[in-house]
Amino acid sequence: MTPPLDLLLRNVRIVTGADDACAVSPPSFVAVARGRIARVGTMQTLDAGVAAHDEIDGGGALLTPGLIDCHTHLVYAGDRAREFEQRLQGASYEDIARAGGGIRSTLRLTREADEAELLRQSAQRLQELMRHGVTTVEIKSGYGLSLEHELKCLRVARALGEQAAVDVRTTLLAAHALPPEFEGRANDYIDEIVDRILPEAVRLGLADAVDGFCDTIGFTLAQTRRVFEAARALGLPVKLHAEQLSNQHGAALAAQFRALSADHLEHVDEPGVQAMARAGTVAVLLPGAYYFLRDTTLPPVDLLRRHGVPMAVATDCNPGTSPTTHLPLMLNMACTLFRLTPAEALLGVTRHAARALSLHATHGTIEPGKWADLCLWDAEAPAQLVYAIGASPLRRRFHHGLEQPG
Ligand code: DI6
Ligand code: FE
Repeated sequence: MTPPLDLLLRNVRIVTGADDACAVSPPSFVAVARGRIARVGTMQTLDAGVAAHDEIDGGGALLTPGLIDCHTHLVYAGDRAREFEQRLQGASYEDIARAGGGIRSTLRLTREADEAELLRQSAQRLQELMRHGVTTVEIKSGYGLSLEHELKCLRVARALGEQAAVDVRTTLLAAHALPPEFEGRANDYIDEIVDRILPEAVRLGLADAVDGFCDTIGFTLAQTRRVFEAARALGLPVKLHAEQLSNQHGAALAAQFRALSADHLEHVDEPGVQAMARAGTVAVLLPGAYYFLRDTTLPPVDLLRRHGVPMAVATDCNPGTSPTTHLPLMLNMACTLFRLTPAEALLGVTRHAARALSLHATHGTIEPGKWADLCLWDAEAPAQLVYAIGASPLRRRFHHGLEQPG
């Protein structure tokens, strides 16, 4: 027996995200039962007798999958506006990091904040993301950098998912930076991650994946490998901040571990891209960080395209290099700065972002069986979602079939 319909969205033009061109359908309908998409079809194929608990006439507006932000550092305290000023006066991001600022300054504030305060500050950012159409978000730890504080950050991430109408995937990023108590002893900190932090996060069910920062101001390839081996032994998928500031061959390592994604990639080379293609590793492009750091090395989008590596786009929401909660703005930047097409950009925050989180069986496209996570926009074509700088033409947002106030 077919279950009764909770929601019938009529007269919408759908970009399902299932085809690479992001074609716009003729006027169509989406029927939702138990939070999932039950049927999709053109208005001509809609039986006159179909009834649902809620019915909405979309007036011909554009319907897309709910947006997926597959790379954020949403849980942190304070901000880094002072460092922004220092950088405007000529200091580099690496200079500030080496002088004990950067990630470490956010570390201090995040450790000082209790769980309720951290939740309050992070929830504000999450609300902003949702206001711009996000229905699924990945949230990393990485500003606690000790057993106690990494677990605190992951608990906050889980709590955010429980209190807001959004799906949250958590990622343990203990290998984000070296905490001051391990100064000069990076390998000991890796031991701490591998022996204590990671197993405890897994035991408590707080981490869905494991990430690292492999770079000159982060961790070496060998240290990253140790973290990946530990993750694999515990059954967790990995991903990596790779080739952001220099080429450390992190993307190839990530691919060896069948990483879900390798992220940033400004300095990746062709062997790295080929390895990602073979492993099915998604390239997560982060134009907000590129812009904010006034980077000049573009990620090799043509190379990624040529090798058929799926590209996702995310905010990288973090206080140091990408203080933004505006995913549609990242679509604009991905096209303007990185030369993605509007269709590629949109797939980057829907189907490909779902793959980067291993959620592609249930999220990321408008197809029967998937969660009814949907955005209705005041737009007629995907290009309109992308081209206006900082606009947010979101009209309505649905999470698991329920409309959420904006
Ligand atoms: N790369 C980044 O862009 C962020 N983390 C990372 O590994 C920056 C984090 C910060 O500066 O606070
Ligand atoms: Fe990041």
